[in-house]
Amino acid sequence: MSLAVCPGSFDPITLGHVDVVRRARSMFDEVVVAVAHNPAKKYRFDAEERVGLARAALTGIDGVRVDLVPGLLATYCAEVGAAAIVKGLRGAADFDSEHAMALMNRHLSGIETVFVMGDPTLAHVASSLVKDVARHGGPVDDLVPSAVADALRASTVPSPA
Ligand code: COD
Repeated sequence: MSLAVCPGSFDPITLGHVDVVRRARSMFDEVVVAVAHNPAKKYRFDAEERVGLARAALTGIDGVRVDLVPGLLATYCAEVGAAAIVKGLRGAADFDSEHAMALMNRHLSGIETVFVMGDPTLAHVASSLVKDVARHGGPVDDLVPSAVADALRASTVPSPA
């Protein structure tokens, strides 16, 4: 059984993330979606909420599970015996940030990172932009799974004029 880890902040999970997970699953027997911590980000949803939304979004996809990874991703990958980390690229900007992380994870545990090109029709879909659209009352239903759209609407506070 080959196992891959798809890590991210998933704040919240988007249809772009789901596309990457499906692509990973097409190459590996099992995929763990690892909800991890990026110190560069201030989160809208706490870790448990991000895990819950990812589970709701991915339920029914055979061979995919969601786990919370509070520590180092490389340590987690070694613990679960992952064959690879799988990440999505939307373009050159993603590559610039992912390159150093891939090398660091390989330095720490020897694990390779496999990059997949995301669906180009979802290249504009980023958690940060989705949150901004939702914050201003814009439509997000074709950007995120339905459970996430509901959660964004429920947590949207009208911005001051
Ligand atoms: N199409 C294709 N790919 C996409 C799309 C899309 N529309 N949207 C997002 N992606 C990809 C991103 O390029 C990224 O590869 C992945 O999905 C996750 O994206 P985010 O934004 O949810 O997650 P990040 O970038 O904040 O995740 C960073 C981690 C949390 C993975 C990182 O900080 C980490 O590994 N933290 C754990 C602690 C650790 O090990 N630190 C050392 C790292 S070397």
